Amino acid sequence: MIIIGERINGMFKDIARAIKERDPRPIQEWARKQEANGAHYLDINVGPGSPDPVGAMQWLVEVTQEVSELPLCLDSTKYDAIEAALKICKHPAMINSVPAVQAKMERVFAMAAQYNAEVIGLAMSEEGIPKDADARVALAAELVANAMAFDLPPDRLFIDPLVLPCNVAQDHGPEVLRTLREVKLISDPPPKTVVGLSNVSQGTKNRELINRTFAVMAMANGLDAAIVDACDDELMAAVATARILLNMDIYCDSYIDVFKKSNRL
Ligand code: THG
Repeated sequence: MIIIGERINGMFKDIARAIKERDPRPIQEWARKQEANGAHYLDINVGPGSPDPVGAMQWLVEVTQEVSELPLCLDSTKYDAIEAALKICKHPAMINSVPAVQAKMERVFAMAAQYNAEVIGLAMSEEGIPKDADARVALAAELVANAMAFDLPPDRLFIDPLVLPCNVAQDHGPEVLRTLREVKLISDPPPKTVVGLSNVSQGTKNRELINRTFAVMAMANGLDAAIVDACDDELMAAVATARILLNMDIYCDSYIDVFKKSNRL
């Protein structure tokens, strides 16, 4: 499974302060820690209510790239901020994200073609997030068709069924899992899938247990990638174990240590 580290996000107080004061230390510390713990990409999000999302995004990308060679997952609804970041990314990036809204798909898929980026497509439209898997899959099919029209192959598109907190949207859980299975039938090759895992436990007690339980359930339903707390060792161990049990990796006695060292979680 592709691990996208969630921690460089202005939603967290230490990151919001670092952005405001242009203090690179917390950003670079989290970049190093997430990479050391097995992240394959780093999510970069300036957070809600930034007065200058373009400048903040550029600065985050610059200071992150000073200490890490990992590809970046550029997380913003402001496409000017994403474009400014794409211009300075050292490695092909992932654009996070675009909903199934025509004008937005056209802008984002054109940018993806220009900068050789991957794209996260959200199973939502102007009307919001549907509950039923069928409606989520229909939006995913729109995203796949539009991506193909811009020559983005389906396997460079990650469909995000959109995970909601289980304490307010418990009935969405099984629909998300069914969406993960059914989007694999849309095209050949199929699109990849991704979720924002920590959403599932927002506002709940026992967050880590809910996160790691949902992670292995989603993996058993074909999940390819997840935006996660890569510094949660129990989560990373559960992911490594699920990979063994799904026959995605070869078993050995000390597999968790081995996978950590070889960065194959
Ligand atoms: N899909 C896509 N991108 C996403 C999400 C998604 N990006 C953002 C988010 N969801 C994934 N990242 C996070 C990061 C943090 C939290 C949840 C998801 C989180 N934060 C604490 C909270 O809200 O309680 C903040 C705690 C603190 O302030 O210390 O849970 O779904 N494509």
